[in-house]
Amino acid sequence: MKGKVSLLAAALAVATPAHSTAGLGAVDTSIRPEARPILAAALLPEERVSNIGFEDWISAFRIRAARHGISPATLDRAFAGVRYNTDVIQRDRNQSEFTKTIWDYLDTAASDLRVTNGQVALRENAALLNQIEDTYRVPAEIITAIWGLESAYGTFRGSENVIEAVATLAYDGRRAAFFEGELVAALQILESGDVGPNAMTGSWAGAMGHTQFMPSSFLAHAVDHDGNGKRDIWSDDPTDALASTAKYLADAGWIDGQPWGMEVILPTDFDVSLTGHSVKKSPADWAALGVRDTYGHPVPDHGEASVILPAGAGGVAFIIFQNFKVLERYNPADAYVLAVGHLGDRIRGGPAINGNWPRELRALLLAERIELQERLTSAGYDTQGVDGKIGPNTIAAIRGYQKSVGMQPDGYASTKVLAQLRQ
Ligand SMILES: [Ca+2]
Repeated sequence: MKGKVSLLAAALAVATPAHSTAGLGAVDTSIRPEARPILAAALLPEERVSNIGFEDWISAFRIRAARHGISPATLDRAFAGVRYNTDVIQRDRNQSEFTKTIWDYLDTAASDLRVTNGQVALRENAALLNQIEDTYRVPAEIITAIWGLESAYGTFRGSENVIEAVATLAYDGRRAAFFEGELVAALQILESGDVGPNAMTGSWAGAMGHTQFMPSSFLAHAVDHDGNGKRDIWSDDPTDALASTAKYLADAGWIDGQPWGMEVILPTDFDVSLTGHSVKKSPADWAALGVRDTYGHPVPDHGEASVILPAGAGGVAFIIFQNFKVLERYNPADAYVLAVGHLGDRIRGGPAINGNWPRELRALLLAERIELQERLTSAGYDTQGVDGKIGPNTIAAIRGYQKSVGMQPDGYASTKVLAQLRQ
């Protein structure tokens, strides 16, 4: 999520990203509730109107920030020259329109170029990454893969003024509470002296540095790995950023020696209602149900696991372990986590995905996802809200509906399910 030359944003499954909010990992498909009311004179250009309201908002915010211990001096420095940033708002509004299938997403996320560049990055930073792996017990290739997805190995770290970007989003209101919290965190970073306001740059959504930490993640997990007295994730040297990423995953409970998951092959008569994150079994139990790795062997025992079909029954299957959950803390979208895991495997010399994707299918558009939820709910399969996000409730509703009409209950939000619902 760097200057978010946002490589691409997938709108697969999703929730609000916990860690970063845009870019390759951006899978927030939420829709805007409604336009915010115009604040003043209709004759003024929108930007001017917004900026007047924004300046009033900053004045009120400064009082709230002071309660969090932010000094007047830091507030003065932080808000000097800061304006309502219409580009940030435009990007935020466009985000929900992105729709990508899992295979298109993975094609880009783990492209040959990104794999090759990852191998170069791993080699060039071998001493550092090995040291980080020894310290935090998180594999170098996982850290490298996150680096590759978040900033193309440091190439696109973002050049927005983070205070301006996050303040604009806090003022705008779509996710005001979340971004106000991030704004306070960003101010606390300035207060700490790790970086000055001009150097604290990031993506349009406030994700910063080589691995795109949100300000609150920085406060909770960033480390001064090179010992120079500052936690610096912004400069060209990736040392602190990569170590902080390892620390983040270690804090989230990364299990040393456990893979994130692996591709598997399911028998043709496999009961797809057993797929999904909520069904957990031992690898031995999965083996008894016919689940095999791509070489035809039972999957090694790395603890309880789930089997997922990110493109439905017609696509590739994966078995996922606890470390998949740990990676979700970075970004909860299956697509993102699969991208990190698979890119990491490829960087280490592993094979490309073996199975076939249903490339003849296309992703549902936002309007279609909303229609799908409305029709499911009307049909008696409650999606617990209509927001265009295909989360666990919608997937469960799709499975219920699929069963009722004799379709494979894979929970995949396809054009086929929507077509069936329209009949
Ligand atoms: Ca440092």
